[in-house]
Amino acid sequence: MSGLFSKPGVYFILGSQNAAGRDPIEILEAALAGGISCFQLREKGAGALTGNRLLDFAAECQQLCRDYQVPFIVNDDVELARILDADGIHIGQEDMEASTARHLLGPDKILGVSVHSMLEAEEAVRSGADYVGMGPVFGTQSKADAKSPAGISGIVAVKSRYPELPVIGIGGITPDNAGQVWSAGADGVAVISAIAQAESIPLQISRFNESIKAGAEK
Ligand code: FQP
Ligand code: MG
Repeated sequence: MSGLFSKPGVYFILGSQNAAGRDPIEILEAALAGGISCFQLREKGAGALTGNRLLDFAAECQQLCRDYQVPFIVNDDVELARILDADGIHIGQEDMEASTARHLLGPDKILGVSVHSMLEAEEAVRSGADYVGMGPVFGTQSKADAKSPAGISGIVAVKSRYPELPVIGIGGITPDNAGQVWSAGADGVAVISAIAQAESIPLQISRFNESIKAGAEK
């Protein structure tokens, strides 16, 4: 993978349902301008766009990501990722088999897999995952069916077993607790509401970026 997670970064996840009354495109643009390192489109849940409206929205997000040279990853929907020629896909344990997704996408696309344990991490690596999302690290508001916390210790364990595997922490991460996630060895922190609902998105991203430096000093 082309150095995608070669330095720690903020992995922003958004769907129109997370915009809380704002324009999701404006939220994404502010996040890109603020310096996120990866973007995942996660159009899911009540009021999620479908059909052509989803396609148009997704294409607009993808174009913005291109403008900022930030990878555009699609959550769950391999077909949408294929239609758009997205940079990659993120799938979880209840979605398509990771090995099937890898097969459908070919070797060059980014494949991310959600894991909650070492066993799932081992399976993800075997299936050709380029990175894993490990969580929930803390409690989360964004996902009603979140599993019990994998916590900081899960990240430490997976990084000690697979030092080269990019591990992204997810679930309830804020600028105030992100230092713990960096200290655990995470290559990224994935966030939805902490950015989408921030009063000032640029300020919030600079807080996350400050947390990287603080975490590195520990
Ligand atoms: N990690 C990441 C990433 N992105 C995600 N979407 C998830 C974990 C969660 O399938 P999943 O994936 O368990 O639930 P959902 O499809 O509802 O998001 F690391 F990329 F930040
Ligand atoms: Mg999923």
